[in-house]
Amino acid sequence: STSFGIDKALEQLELKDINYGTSTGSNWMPGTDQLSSYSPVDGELIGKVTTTTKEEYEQVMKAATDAFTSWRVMPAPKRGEIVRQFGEELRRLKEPLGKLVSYEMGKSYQEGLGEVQEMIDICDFAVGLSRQLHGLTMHSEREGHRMYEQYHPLGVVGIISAFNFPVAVWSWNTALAWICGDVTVWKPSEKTPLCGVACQKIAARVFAENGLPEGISCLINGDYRVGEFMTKDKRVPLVSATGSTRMGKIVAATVAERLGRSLLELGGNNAIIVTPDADIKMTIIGAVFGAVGTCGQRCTSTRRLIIHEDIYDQVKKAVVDAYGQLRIGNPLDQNNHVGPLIDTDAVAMYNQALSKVVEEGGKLVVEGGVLQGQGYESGCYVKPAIAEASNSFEIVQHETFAPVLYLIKYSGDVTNAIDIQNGVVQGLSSAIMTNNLREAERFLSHAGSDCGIANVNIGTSGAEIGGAFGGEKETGGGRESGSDAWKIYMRRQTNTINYTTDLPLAQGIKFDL
Ligand code: UN1
Repeated sequence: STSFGIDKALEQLELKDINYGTSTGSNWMPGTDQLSSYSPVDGELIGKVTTTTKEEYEQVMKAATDAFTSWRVMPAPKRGEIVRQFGEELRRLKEPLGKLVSYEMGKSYQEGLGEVQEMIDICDFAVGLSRQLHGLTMHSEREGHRMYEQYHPLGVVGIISAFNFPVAVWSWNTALAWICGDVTVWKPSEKTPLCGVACQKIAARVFAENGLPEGISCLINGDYRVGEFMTKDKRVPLVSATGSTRMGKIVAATVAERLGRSLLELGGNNAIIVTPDADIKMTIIGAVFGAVGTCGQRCTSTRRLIIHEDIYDQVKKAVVDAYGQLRIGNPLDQNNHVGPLIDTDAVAMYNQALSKVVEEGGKLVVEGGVLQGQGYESGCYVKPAIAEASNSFEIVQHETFAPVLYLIKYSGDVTNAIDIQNGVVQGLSSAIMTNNLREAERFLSHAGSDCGIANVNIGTSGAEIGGAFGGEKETGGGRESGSDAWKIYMRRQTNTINYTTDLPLAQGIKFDL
C-alpha cells in the first residue's frame, strides 16, 4: 500500500524486502520457514519473517548468555546512557514506527503514535532509574556489623508479547531489564512480526554504535512452540508474558515447574461504575474511548458500564448517541475513530459474543455487524456494539477482545456496584465516575475495587508508564513499567559484614571452641 506514507515508513524503518526473523543484534539468521504478515487495514502482505528453529534458538541463547557477562558489569548509569540513546532513536522514528503499528496491528495512527510515546516515556523513566536501583540498609543486631541489601542483574529475560501493543510492551520490559543489567530475548506476537523486526533493528543499531556485543537484545519469531523454548529453558530466569489468561496459565505452570519467575499480564474485564453523582459528559468520553479505542483490543478496554438506575436511561441514551458519531475505517486516516480488528478470527469471536449475549437474554441497543464494500476489503472492520446485559452472563464474565460494551444496571448504594465490578475472574483495571467523595473513597478502600488499577473520574484504559501496570486474579498478578516494578528484573542479595575481631552468632547462640 502506498497510502498514508506507509512505503516511506517501511523504508525509514529499514523494512524493505524483509525475509529474516531471528536476530542476536545486528546479526540476522537466514532461516527458511516463513511467517507472513498481512495488514488488517487493507489485507495486503506487508512482509515475511522466518520462524526460529531450535538450532537458531541455541545460537541466540549463546549470544545472550555471553553478552550478559559483560553487560552486567557495566555501571548501571552507563547502561542508562545506552537506553537514553535508544529513546532518542525512538523520538526520531516516532512517526514511521507509529505508522507501522497502525498498519500492521490496525489501531488508529494517533494511538500508534501514543504507543511509541509510551516507549519514549519508559526510556526516560529507565534512564533516571539507572541511578536509583536502591536497596535498603538495616541495623544489625550484632555490634560491629553492617547489614544491607543490593540488587544484582538477573540474566536473560524472555519476553512474550501480544499483538495489541506490538511495540510498547516490549519496551516496558527491555528498558527496565537493560538498565538492570539483563539481556533480553523477545518473541513478538506472530500477528505483528514486522513491528518486532523494526524495534530490534533500532535497538541493535544503538548497541552496535556503542561497540557493545551481540546478544543484549535478541529476537525470535513464531507461535507458542517458539515461546516454549524459553518457558522451558533454565537459562531464562524470568519470563514476562502478555496475552490471554489461557496462555498465561500454561506459561506460569511451565516456568514454575523449573522454579523460574514469571511476570504475567493477562486478560481484563474492566468496568466503569457510573454513580448518580457522575459528570455525564466526562463519563461518555471515557467510556466510549475505553470501549472502542484500539477496536476494543486493549487489556484495559472498557467492557462493562455499571450504571445506577436513577441515571441509567440518560447515560444509555448519551452512549448510544455517541456511538452514532463513530467513523469506522482505515486507521491511518485521521478522520476515523475506529480501525479494524486484528484478523478474521477476531471477527468470528466478536460475532460469537454478539449471538451469545442475545442467547443469554441480553438486548442489543447498538447493533453490531461486519462492514463490507469499499475500504473494508480485509474483512476485519466491525461496528462497535452495545448490549444491555447481566453481570452473571457467561459471555459478560469472559473477555472478548472486540468492541462489545455491556450495560449493567445497579440500584442502591455504591457498594452494590463495587460487588458487580469485582464479580468477575479478572482484575486489571477499574474506574468510578463520581463527584461524591464518599463513593470515590469507598471504591478505593480496602473493601473497594479488587483490581491492580483503580481510577476516579478517568476511564479504564490509557495508564501512564510511571505507575506499576498489572492486575490481580486471572490477570496474573504481574506488575510492569513504573514504580518499583524494576525489582522483578533483578536478584536481591542480603549482605552482612563483620568488622570486629569477634564472631558473635546471630540469635544470641553461644558456640565456644
Ligand atoms: C495492554 O492493553 O496490553 O493503559 C496494555 C493502557 C495502556 C497499556 C495497555 N497504557 O491502555
